[in-house]
Amino acid sequence: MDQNRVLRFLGQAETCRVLLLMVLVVAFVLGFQYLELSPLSIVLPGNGTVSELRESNDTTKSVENETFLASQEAPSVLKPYNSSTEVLKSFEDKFLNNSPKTETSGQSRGNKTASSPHSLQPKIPQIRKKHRQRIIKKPPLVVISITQMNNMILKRHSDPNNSLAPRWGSKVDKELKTARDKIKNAALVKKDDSLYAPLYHNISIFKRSYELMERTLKVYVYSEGDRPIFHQPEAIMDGVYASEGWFMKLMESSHRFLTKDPTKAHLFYLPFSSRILQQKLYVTDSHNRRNLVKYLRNYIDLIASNYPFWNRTRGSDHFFTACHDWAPAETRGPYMNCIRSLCNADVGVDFVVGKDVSFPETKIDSSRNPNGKIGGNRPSKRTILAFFSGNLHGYVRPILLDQWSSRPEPDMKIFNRIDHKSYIRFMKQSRFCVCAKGYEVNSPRVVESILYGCVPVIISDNFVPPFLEVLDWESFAVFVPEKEIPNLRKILISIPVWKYVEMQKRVLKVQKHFMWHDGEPVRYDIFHMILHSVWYNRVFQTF
Ligand SMILES: *[C@@H]1O[C@H](CO)[C@@H](O)[C@H](O)[C@H]1NC(C)=O
Ligand SMILES: *[C@@H]1O[C@H](CO)[C@@H](O)[C@H](O)[C@H]1NC(C)=O
Ligand SMILES: *[C@@H]1O[C@H](CO)[C@@H](O)[C@H](O)[C@H]1NC(C)=O
Ligand SMILES: *[C@@H]1O[C@H](CO)[C@@H](O)[C@H](O)[C@H]1NC(C)=O
Ligand SMILES: *[C@@H]1O[C@H](CO)[C@@H](O)[C@H](O)[C@H]1NC(C)=O
Ligand SMILES: *[C@@H]1O[C@H](CO)[C@@H](O)[C@H](O)[C@H]1NC(C)=O
Ligand SMILES: *[C@@H]1O[C@H](CO)[C@@H](O)[C@H](O)[C@H]1NC(C)=O
Ligand SMILES: CC(=O)N[C@H]1CO[C@H](CO)[C@@H](O)[C@@H]1O
Repeated sequence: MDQNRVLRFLGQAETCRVLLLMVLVVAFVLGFQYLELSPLSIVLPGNGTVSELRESNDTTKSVENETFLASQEAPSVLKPYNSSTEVLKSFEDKFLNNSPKTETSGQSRGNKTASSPHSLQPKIPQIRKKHRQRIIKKPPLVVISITQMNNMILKRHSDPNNSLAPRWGSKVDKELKTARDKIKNAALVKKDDSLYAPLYHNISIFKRSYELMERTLKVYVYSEGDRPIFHQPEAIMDGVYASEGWFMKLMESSHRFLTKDPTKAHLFYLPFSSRILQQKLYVTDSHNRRNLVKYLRNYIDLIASNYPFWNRTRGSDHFFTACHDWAPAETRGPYMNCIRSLCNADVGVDFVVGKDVSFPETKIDSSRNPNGKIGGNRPSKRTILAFFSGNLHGYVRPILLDQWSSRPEPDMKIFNRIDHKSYIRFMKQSRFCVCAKGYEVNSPRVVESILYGCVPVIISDNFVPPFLEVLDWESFAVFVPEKEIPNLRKILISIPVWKYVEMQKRVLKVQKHFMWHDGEPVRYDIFHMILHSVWYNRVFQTF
């Protein structure tokens, strides 16, 4: 805390000038590079310059297949996570064997921390210090690897004990079960024109599930809910919470998926914005969110008394999307059975993989151009090994900067905040873009890296990446445990060039799953992928 505070103050005062100077120097060098006037070329670790790197090309395989670092010690392969601890086991069991809560009323907010499966506590505003100082979370005691998350999804999807049986049957249950059977017996797809097989856990399953969603899925949107917190996507079409507005807008205007007849609906959408909720109802410096929680709770009371659908499934076929940091805490209680699509997807808090859906955070600068200046350099023109820039939020970034911002290696560009133009340029010129958690696990950098063709390096223990249900994230991103930050460079340079080139290609292939489209959404785009994850989890929790 102390260190962090000091760093933050420093960051605003003296370091500012130093940083500006650094940025100017870097920009200068890069500017020269860009214009190809520079006699310098950025030297790669070990031996040889970047210009020797070639992209995938049959004639240059031997060059590609050299590692970035020829000279240093044997490459340290990414260490497997330590999964042997008892605490992990019990933690996993807790999530896997816990049936969803059956109370629609839920527990009181003040008590939920008592039942938290481990000591990772969410921020509670009441105990915040003065001056809007945020409580900085501590590192999690238990780290769940991506492989373990994948296994947790499979387990949850094959165990009826984890799902709530509806109180009474309906035609839609049968349709979901039929879809489930069809997906499980999907015809083998080896190659597909629009899907690149290495990106998926199982392309046959994904393709079948997606097509069945297109053919089958009907979503009902409740008309209840006052503007602007409900039903007003226009209010939140840009900024870091813009995914809320974009999803709401496309969902509420979907010709394909909407139904006006709730008895035909497989899913019920609760159309609110967690960001606008905070903007409209949070009393500045009140350190109290009870009114926000109450507001959302009243909404559930309203729809549960006006319609039979909530009571039928106790909310488990209802979903919402929410990107604000507070959304997980605000949607406990009655919302816990819902499919909660959260940007702050932290499996160490109460995000339930296989039920909840990781909602991609997309930073939108202009709502007319939601995907930004998509693009970036070819691998051989990516002269920087790793790039990060950002405010010193949370506990991970100070460690990252402490370790890497003032080291002699010129290929590590790890900064405090820099200007937006340079930020984008670095993303387009770097091989790896570090997505380090801020106050919470999520960061807009994950999608940014992908859109700029930079292989994401996720340093955020217990973050559940978007579309994990179907995407094989480890095939195109690197997950570095927080405790391995000192080894960051070693880990990255140990990735052979041929492997890097392959990962980068996959990053380009996965871009379409992270792009918004105005008007009519496009097949396999981010809107459809979010909806697909919700559909997929619903289908596989219907027994
Ligand atoms: C760099 O490579 C050259 C030949 O390609 C070799 O002679 C030289 O020793 C290498 N330097 C280092 C530091 O490995
Ligand atoms: C591979 O390299 C050859 C010779 O340098 C070149 O003619 C060809 O266009 C390259 N192919 C690709 C896919 O870059
Ligand atoms: C895993 O953790 C346990 C207990 O913390 C420790 O005894 C064991 O040596 C660790 N294993 C590895 C491979 O690090
Ligand atoms: C939390 O709930 C438990 C039982 O559900 C109760 O015994 C305990 O007093 C509650 N704690 C608080 C702080 O309300
Ligand atoms: C589900 O619960 C029942 C009864 O509690 C138990 O007998 C059964 O083994 C459980 N199934 C699984 C897959 O754990
Ligand atoms: C993918 O799923 C299909 C359908 O369940 C199955 O037949 C196939 O073996 C799976 N492929 C892989 C690579 O797991
Ligand atoms: C749903 O259940 C709640 C609480 O059990 C009850 O108050 C409400 O009237 C029920 N809704 C309907 C439509 O029956
Ligand atoms: C492109 C290419 O030739 N890649 C090869 C590099 O080396 C690894 C193993 O050392 C092979 O598996 C790749 O096929």
